[in-house]
Amino acid sequence: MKQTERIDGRIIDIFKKSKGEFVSGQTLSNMMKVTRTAVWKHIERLRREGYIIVSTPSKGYRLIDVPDRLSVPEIKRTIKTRLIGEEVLIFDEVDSTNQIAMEMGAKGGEDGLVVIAESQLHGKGRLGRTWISPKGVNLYVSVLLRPEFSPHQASVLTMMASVAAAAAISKTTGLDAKIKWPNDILVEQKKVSGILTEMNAEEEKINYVVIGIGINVNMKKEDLPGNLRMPATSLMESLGRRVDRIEVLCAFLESLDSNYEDLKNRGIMSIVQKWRMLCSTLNKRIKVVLPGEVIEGVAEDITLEGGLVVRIGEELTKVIYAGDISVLG
Ligand code: BT5
Repeated sequence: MKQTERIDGRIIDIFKKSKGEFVSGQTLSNMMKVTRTAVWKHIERLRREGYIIVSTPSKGYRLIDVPDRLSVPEIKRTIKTRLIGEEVLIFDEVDSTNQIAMEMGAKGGEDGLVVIAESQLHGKGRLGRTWISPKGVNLYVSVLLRPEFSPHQASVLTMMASVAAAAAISKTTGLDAKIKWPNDILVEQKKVSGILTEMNAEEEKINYVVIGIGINVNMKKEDLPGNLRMPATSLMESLGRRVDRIEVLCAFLESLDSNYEDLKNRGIMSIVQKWRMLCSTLNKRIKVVLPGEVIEGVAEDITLEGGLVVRIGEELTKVIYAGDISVLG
């Protein structure tokens, strides 16, 4: 990163930490070790990028608003990760970020590559379903990974992404985000995010995996159709104010990065334990709809392969690996 961009990034950091208070030109100049004229030039640059910064001669500068546009420099200056996001690609409109990331995987794309779009024409859900992806308000992100474990362990990656998403939402908004098995993130029992993991593998070896996540950030209630599988919300609807997409995105990628490190160094249990803590499905009575069969029981635990252990009788449990569940209360 260039020196100018680094200083821009640090100025924005200081503004964000000052939580809307004025920061004097002198403070910025001392902290950046540049002249006050240089500070002014950086502020002008940021204004041209869409930052709304007011200034008064006596008090200094105050950040009023950030541009609501996903950009590589903005992400690079915010994100603190080791592997994930080393390379970031941002598109205005794509069919599906997962599709692009899978194509990049086939072409030898790097471990940790992140593909983002402002909108998707054919956002994919599980089982051929559609992910509604309006422009400029939400996050549609796919991460390419090349983990060195076998395909039957792949569902831990969806668990890892769920943990990262719930943690990032709670950290940036204070909302109580919970995981619903297998791939939903809920706020106030409404779906705010979904994850779709796709992979290219041989019998014993994963070639590459793509973790795709959609997070409803600033979407309005009216833009969510009423006929969804389950009630849905966005962070803005639940919080009552607009949310900075970059903050949520970077918190998610950072959490994913550190959980991926944990997974590689400490094994699957490190993820499973966190998943259990964040899951709202366990110990609840649930209904599971399987092809040709509907079962009811209590969701007891998760297996290391991501299967949900359902107790259906005193002596009888069943492990389900795919399907949709509803919580009976
Ligand atoms: C999912 O599927 O929840 C996985 C969604 C993954 C989307 C991301 S976006 C980036 C990446 N690129 C892609 O192409 N996909 C991934 P599933 O559990 O099958 O849920 C899909 C169902 O949720 C739909 O059938 C709708 O009922 C509902 N739905 C669709 N869009 C929604 C939205 N924006 N918010 C809440 N619910 C939605």
